[in-house]
This record gives sequence, C-alpha cells and structure tokens, in this order.
Amino acid sequence: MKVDIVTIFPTFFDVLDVSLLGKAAATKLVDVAIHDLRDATTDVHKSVDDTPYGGGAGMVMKPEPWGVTLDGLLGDDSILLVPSPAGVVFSQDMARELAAGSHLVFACGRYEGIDSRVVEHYQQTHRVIEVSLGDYVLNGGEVAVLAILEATLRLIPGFVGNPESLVEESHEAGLLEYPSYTKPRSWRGLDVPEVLLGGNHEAIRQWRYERSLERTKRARPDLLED
Ligand code: JEK
Repeated sequence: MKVDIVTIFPTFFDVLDVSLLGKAAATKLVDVAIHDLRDATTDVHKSVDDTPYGGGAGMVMKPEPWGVTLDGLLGDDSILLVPSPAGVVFSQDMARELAAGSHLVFACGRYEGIDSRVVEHYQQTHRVIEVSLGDYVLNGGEVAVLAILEATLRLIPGFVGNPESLVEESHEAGLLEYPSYTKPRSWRGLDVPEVLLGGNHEAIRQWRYERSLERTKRARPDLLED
C-alpha cells in the first residue's frame, strides 16, 4: 500500500518512524510519504490561508496549493481522505475498507479547514471521504490521520500489531471486549476470576461473553440498540 500525507506540519509525522514504520516488516508492506503543502505555494510568504468569504472568525485554507499538490499525487486507484469535524465518523468497518485499498492520500487541514471546493472538485473524478474521528474539536487533521493510519495498517496481514486472529476480532465486533488478566493470580487483595484458572473452555467462553455484554450495557448502550 502507498500512503501520501499532505500537511503544513510535516514533523508531526516523525512519530511514525518510532511507532508504525519502525519495524522492518512494515517498510515492505507500506510506503508512507509526507508532503509539505507550502512547497506548492508561489508567493514569498508561502501563504496557505485567507479570510473566509461571508465573514466569520478564523482563516480558511486556500484551494490553489491543495490543487497543485493533490494533482501530483492522485491516480486512478487513489482514495482521498479529508479529516473534518463534519465528516462521517471513522469506524472499524472503514478501517477494513481502507486496508484493502492500494493508495491512500490524506489531506490535513488546519485553521477552520480547507476551502470546500477542494473536496467538491476531487469528488468529480475520485473517491473522496470526509472523515471525522468523533464528536469533539481538534486543531487540525494530523492527529486524526495518525489514528486512522494505525487502525488501518494493523489490519494488513503481516503488519506490526496485526492481530493473531482477525477472525476472532471480527467475531467479537459489536460488543466491548471482556476484561483480561495475567499473573500474579492475586494482586492487592484482588483475585483473578476462578473460572479463568480452570480449563473449562466452554465456561470461559460463556463468562467472557457475559462480561462483554455487561460492559457494553453500562458503557455503550448505543451498541445494543436493535
Ligand atoms: C480537520 C481544521 C480545526 C476547528 C469550526 C465550527 C463546530 C468546529 C475546524 N473529530 C475531529 N474534530 N476535529 C477534527 C478536525 C479539525 C480540523 C481539521 C479535522 C482542520 N480543523 C477546526 C474549528 C472548526 N467548527 C462548527 C465544529 C473547524 C476532527 C477530525 N477528523
């Protein structure tokens, strides 16, 4: 998979060298390139923002540097991802879909976001997804891209952190995970549940399912609707 990230803060993604892409196995499976949006500016101040038409607080990112940069990156098989507080909420389903793709291009906005014509323009020729991490306001798209990339790349077979059983992970989807324990058996007066110490796998499976259901009812009742 090829991944291109466009940002005015390229060093934000230095963390990828230590986390996702620090492992040799990863470099063979995914090729990540970071691009500085300011490289596509032509004025002496390398301006990427301007005041909003219609008025209002803050600045909006100018479309021209985005056009120049994205024209040079997008191909027939690219998916353009634009983090936005107004996007569709990112999910495990979307991560699975992205993991099956061959080229992801991320456009990281800052300020109050990117001139809306950029998404409108590329929607005419490409798959474009405006995506949100959730219902809270970030200062830009960079943190969202790191989260989306981590969730997506771990689903690529052979990738660092790839779950041993993707089947198990998808089987459990829709419920929160059951609590897990390791040694020691007793810690600060708290004991590991007895059922986990025996070898009754059916009893363990049932206990874990009940704990998952209980946790979901308490923390995420929305997941149990219909
Ligand atoms: C991309 C710029 C900052 C800040 C104005 C007014 C109510 C805010 C944009 N889950 C997520 N939250 N936020 C983002 C995100 C934020 C971004 C950009 C993603 C680019 N910003 C910003 C204020 C406002 N709005 C109406 C909401 C807009 C995000 C994701 N993914």
